[in-house]
Amino acid sequence: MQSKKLISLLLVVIMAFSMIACNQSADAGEISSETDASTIADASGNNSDSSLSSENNVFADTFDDNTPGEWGTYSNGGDFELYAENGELVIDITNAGKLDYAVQIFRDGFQLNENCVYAVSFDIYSDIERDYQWRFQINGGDYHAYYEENTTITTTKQTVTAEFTMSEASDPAPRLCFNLGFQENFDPQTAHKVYLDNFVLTIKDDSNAIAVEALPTPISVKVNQLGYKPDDTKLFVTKYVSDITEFEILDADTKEVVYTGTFNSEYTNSKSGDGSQRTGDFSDFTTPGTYIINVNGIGESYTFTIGDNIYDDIYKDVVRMLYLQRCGCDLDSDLAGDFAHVACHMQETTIYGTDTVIDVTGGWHDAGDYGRYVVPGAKTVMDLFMTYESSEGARSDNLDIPESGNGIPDLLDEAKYELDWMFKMQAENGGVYHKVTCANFPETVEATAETEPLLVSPISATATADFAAVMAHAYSIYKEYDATFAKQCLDASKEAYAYLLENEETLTGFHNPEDIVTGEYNDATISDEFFWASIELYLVTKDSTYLDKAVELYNDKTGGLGWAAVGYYGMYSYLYADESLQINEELKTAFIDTITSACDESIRRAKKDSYFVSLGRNYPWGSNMTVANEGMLYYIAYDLTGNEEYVEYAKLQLDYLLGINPLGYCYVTGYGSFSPDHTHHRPSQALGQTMPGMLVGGPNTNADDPYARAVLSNMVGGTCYVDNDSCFSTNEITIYWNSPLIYLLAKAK
Ligand code: 9MR
Ligand code: ZN
Repeated sequence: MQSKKLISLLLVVIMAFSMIACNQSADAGEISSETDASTIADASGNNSDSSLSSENNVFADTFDDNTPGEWGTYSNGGDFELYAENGELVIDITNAGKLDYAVQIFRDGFQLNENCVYAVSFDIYSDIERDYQWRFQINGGDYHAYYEENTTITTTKQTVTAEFTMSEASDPAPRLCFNLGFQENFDPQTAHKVYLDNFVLTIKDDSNAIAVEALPTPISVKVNQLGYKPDDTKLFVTKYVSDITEFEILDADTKEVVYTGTFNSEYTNSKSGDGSQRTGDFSDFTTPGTYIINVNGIGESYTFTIGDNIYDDIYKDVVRMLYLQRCGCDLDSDLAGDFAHVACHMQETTIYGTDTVIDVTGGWHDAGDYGRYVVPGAKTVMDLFMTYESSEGARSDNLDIPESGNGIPDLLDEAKYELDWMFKMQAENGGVYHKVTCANFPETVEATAETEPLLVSPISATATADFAAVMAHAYSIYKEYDATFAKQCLDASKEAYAYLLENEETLTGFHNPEDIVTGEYNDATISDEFFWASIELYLVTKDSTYLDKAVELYNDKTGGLGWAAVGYYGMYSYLYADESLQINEELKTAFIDTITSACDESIRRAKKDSYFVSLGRNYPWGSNMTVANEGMLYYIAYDLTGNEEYVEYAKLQLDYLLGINPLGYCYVTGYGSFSPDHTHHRPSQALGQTMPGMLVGGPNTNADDPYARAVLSNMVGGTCYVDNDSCFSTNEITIYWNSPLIYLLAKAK
């Protein structure tokens, strides 16, 4: 089939910014056209249907190898197992739960093309007669169906056939689901099995099919889209063409050439599969204004500004994002604008596995979901503290949060909002509960609409140690503003620490209880959190037994400014403390050594990279945080050594985040000419408007979600990113991705 081949070819190219978001208003199921038809026939004996091996098949699953193959499960309160036996897929249900999707089996890994006519066929039967639903749906956002049938399974095998036309924009990563949970016509507690076989999806008519939209082609001339301060080092990156030797800067309005520069002969082969790249330097051009870089034969950059205040607005919004993530308080429209809402997550909250109801209202929503987690919260707060301590410009009290103007720097007011919540997460024995979430991630709804019961997950060692660390540090910060609050922080820290000491022998990483599926933030290495807490408590109490413990816990792997590895926080605090407290010279030398060698190694790699980052080909989930964290560490190394190269590379990390990267994105929403607009962020999705000032996770080479697997499989390194709200492993946002950016912006400001 000619056109089928054409489609397959075209499908190698992938989708653009917003096709799904544009279609979100479509009603569920609306897609099935008038001519769509479905039939059910008794299926006796072997299915000899030739469609099982047709060249037009999108896929045909026969389960003949007695494995579920590509089929997976999702549960929301149901209890079941999925396996294959006797060449059939078996859904072995013990409890059908309370929702139709409480028992769900699904299949990803195919695509549906607009205007293409599809035929479906499968065999199904069950131990009991019962209703069920099967559907092709969007795999994210509002999960609406492209095609759906609600019908009955009988105890005799039926062959179900259906035909439908995909009338929405082509979807490179839809999901096929069988919802086998609750239905009115049977008792959900009835144990029974459902058997599925010979599922075939076929292209019936692709003559009008429209291929999945291609990913946007990255711009060739990449600048920091926010701009450069007059005295900054000003670099940009462009495609390398050997006989092009010059570039020019144009006034963005008049298009007049205001500067001509020359490239040097150097270039690098990009590790992100986007060819050879070179750097242009226009540091000596300092005139304020708005410009474009033009490289004849290659193209123009987005506009950028040279000026003193280029980071003021973005800084404010990146901080205010934390305010907009606040939970459990009214967000008034004078400050929150369209993101205003009344207090959310005020429902009854119980400690998992008990009947004990506690008040844990407050804190920040972690990310695109509404969970509140102590571990990433602690990282975020510590980043705010470090920003406050390291940058004069971070003392502002006018960032438009509710506490602005109260005489206390807004960063500290914002951090206190989280600390006030963290107190509530501490159990009477001093241990700290890991998180508070519903059992499952919510649908794409606004915060006030997540009304399922809230559960406090068990105490974890990492939450307790992070809590002890950040609370001790808080004492030193707040004592000049609010002695009572500071004392409360210190007392809570000591109690958490005592819990760690008492339970030292049994401390392990956190794992989700069986029926809680929200973010795990699992981290089996606790020594770095414990180390950090020990350092912080030593610094504020001057009690050297804490320092002895830190020495005992410190090893050559201690490091990190993440949510999992946190060792550098402890080192930072020790090295920035009053010299009279740095009583262990050996330790001080070891810390300086560890930090500077880590930076040297990472800068060595960054120098070989076309975009000045150290990641090579491996971009983890949240790689933009890794980049921002490295920038922080470079600034610390600079403070310790005075070596200017560290500052230069720290700023380059910011340049990367704001536009000098393989895809040419400014990765902060609402800023720059080309930035994410379809983030996996429920408040933005529910409102249909992207919250400004959010740093997205960015490229992730591990394809950690179905959408990424569908559209990014041919991508390399820093190109593994797509601005789509289904692609949560590249396009979500979090409080702890924003916080190191706050630090970098405060430094650059
Ligand atoms: O940021 C986290 C990333 O480092 C992990 O690889 C990933 C999978 O465990 O989880 C990320 O954190 C998510 C959290 O579990 C739940 N809220 C959203 C977070 C961002 O995706
Ligand atoms: Zn909330």
